[in-house]
Amino acid sequence: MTQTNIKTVLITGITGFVGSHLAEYILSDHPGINIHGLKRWRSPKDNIRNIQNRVTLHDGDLNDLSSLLTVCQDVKPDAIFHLAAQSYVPTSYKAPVDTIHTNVIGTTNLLEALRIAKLDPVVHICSSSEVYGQVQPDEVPITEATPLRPASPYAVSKVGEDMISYTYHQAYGIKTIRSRMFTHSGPRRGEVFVDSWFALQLARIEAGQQDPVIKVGNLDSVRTFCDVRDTVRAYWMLVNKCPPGEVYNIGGVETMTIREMLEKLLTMKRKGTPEIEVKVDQTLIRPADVTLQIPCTDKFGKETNWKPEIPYEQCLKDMLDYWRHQVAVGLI
Ligand code: A2R
Repeated sequence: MTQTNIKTVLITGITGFVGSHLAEYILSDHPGINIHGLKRWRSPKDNIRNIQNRVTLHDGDLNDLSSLLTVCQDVKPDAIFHLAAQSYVPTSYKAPVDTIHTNVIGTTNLLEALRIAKLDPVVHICSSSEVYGQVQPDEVPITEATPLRPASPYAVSKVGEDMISYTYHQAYGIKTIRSRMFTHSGPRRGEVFVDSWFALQLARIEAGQQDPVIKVGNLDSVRTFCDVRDTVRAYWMLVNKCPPGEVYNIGGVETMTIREMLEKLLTMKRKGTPEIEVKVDQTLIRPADVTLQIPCTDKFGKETNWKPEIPYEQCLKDMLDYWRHQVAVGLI
């Protein structure tokens, strides 16, 4: 079944990294779609500064069912991109209950709002590759049938979000479609994510705001990288072309260790930048790291013909340029 009548969309987490790119993508490539965004009343709007007059923002909170009910009844979306979440693995160790609450109870609140209001949009549920946890070398590439062995409170929360969304499809026919997205980056990626963190440190070193030392965690983890602009194009295809009730791995095609990624980034340093030392910081090593994330995206490819188009080199460069600008204008 494909959805061809999407006119009004609601993006939860529109002020975040992916949500802001998704809104930009829909505005540029699918003009005429009404875009509504859910934000919290104090959500920073930096990521949507350029587009905030072209989207309609609604205050609400995943942890407040009545706020979600009000927004859903006001907007009556044809499609919901549910991106809002506590999105960061290390924070989930510091705030496990908040992570579970926001991601599992918050998603349940959203689904309950739709059930109570008798609304029938397609709902994209943003699960995560983290649900697979630590896989064995003979289990890669990871398919949708790979066992779920979550290795962090965040991963557990995404298993919960994934499963409750499946259940609401089975029990009530709510049109949830789940993505399990592998690593994705690009400009505006939070500095807490590894490639963005390295790029920010390099931008600070170039500007003379940091000693020429880049602090790193586990450099041996393997990741398959994808540009966020390819990711949001995939999410659009997901709600337009994929059948409800299904789950899809989505991810890039460029696989490398974190060390190789860092080497690639360091080739981009500006002329005149001093020699940079790479130093392991034990506080950046996760209690249980997921080290082998290589996706099989055949199922999604068959349904949509989606393929990543932006080389990771470009993604890294754009992310570095983003941080250079933020550093130059004193925004970080
Ligand atoms: O923290 P805020 O106020 O800036 O808003 C964030 C929003 N969010 C919430 N919205 C409503 N009610 C909540 N209780 C709540 N908690 C967080 O989710 C922000 O707009 C968004 C998260 O943005 P990022 O941290 O930049 O995540 P990203 O990378 O855009 O991730 C999108 C999705 C998430 O489901 C991840 O778990 C997945 O992709 O990887």
